[in-house]
Amino acid sequence: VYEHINLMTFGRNKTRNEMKTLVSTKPYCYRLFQLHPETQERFAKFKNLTTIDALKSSEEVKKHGTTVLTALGRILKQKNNHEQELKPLAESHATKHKIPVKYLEFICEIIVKVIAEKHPSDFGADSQAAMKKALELFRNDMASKYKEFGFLG
Ligand code: HE6
Repeated sequence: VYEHINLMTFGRNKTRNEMKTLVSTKPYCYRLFQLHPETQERFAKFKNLTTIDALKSSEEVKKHGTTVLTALGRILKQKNNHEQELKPLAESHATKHKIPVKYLEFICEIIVKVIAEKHPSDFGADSQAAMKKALELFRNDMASKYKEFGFLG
């Protein structure tokens, strides 16, 4: 995802390591669980993490954050030709995890917010708008795929 953000929204080059720091994955999950506790309930493996400190220090949460952002990054890189990448993700989230579109909206909002908070001078209004738009397209397509799998989200 950091490569995509670098290419599509920052408009200037940063090294891979700089981008990794910039889009460090840890804050997204715990922020999601903190703001929207109902999302955490979907994860059997995170049931034991009942405090913010436990969430913040969990290696498992960090690992999952990386899994999610890596998947999202691969999708965004397709620049909307993402049918192949999106389908299995929509299928698992519709039929197995049953994650409403609203929850996808929550995490997308948090991703934009966290980057903007941490790096205000690098991620201004235009960048935020571009990122929001890309994530909106992702969500819309997830929603239509959800319907194909019989989940109304
Ligand atoms: Fe989820 N997820 N997810 N997810 N996910 C994922 C990619 C989940 C997501 C939003 C996932 C979720 C609940 C996601 C999940 C497992 C999301 C991958 C690649 C995997 C995996 O392979 O393990 C977005 C935007 C992307 C790109 C909730 C809630 C939200 C908002 C699981 C319960 C659960 C699971 O494995 O149990």
